[in-house]
Amino acid sequence: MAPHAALEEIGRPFEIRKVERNEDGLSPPDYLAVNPLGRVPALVDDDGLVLWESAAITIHLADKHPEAKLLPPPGTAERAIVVRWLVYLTNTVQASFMHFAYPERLVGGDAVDAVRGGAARYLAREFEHVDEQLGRGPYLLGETFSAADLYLHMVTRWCRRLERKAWSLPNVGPHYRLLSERPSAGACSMRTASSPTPTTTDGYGSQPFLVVPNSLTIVVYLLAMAAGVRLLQGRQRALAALSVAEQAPPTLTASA
Ligand SMILES: N[C@@H](CCC(=O)N[C@@H](CS)C(=O)NCC(=O)O)C(=O)O
Repeated sequence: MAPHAALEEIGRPFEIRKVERNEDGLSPPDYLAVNPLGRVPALVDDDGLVLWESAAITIHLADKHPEAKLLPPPGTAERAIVVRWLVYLTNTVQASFMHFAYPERLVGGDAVDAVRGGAARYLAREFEHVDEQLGRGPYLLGETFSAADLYLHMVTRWCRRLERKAWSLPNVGPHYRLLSERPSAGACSMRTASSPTPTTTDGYGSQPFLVVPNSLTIVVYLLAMAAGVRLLQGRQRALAALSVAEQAPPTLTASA
């Protein structure tokens, strides 16, 4: 959701494509052609760049669209702090969620419940840490909204399967409500709900699996195919099978 929310904040046309995994949790070969790791999300940019790792995706989008002010300028202390939060939330907190959702990937038998319980305890500590650091905020950077807030909002939402809900914490709670009121949050839900693609089985319900900025992408794909560009050729079938294109306003299409 967070890279999706970043795209909604940026406001350029883009597409969401969802991937359905099989009962063994395997991504279809079409998606593996986009991201060999099979994890989501992945971004296919309109110049053909393919990125996975959501922090990297968000930093890339923010750098391409500085007008959206998702990240402070490079070289500033504020930028370093936002990147620190992005990395912490995506690769520490999110990793704990993965252990909570998929303990059987680590252990078997009776140990599964123990690992799930341990992951829930880790998550409780991690959210307490975030709550302390956030303080009155209202944002992770104090008065200034940033992409890190989109991540905190996303992982707070994921607590619906946990006994201890992060939105009950004194500072994360108001942050969660504040972020829920942003137009990008509503736009995310609407776009995800109206996307006529399969639901995922990634443990968290329906999630955007593949986001593509700029609806010109679809045109670029077709042109690239005709020109025989290998990178795009390999992916065209997957993208055609997994998605529905969204029309860009003509002016944006022309200027993109
Ligand atoms: N560090 C990666 C983590 C990616 C990740 O674990 N994504 C989850 C969904 S939130 C996923 O693909 N889960 C399905 C699975 O692990 O099979 C990122 O931030 O992009």
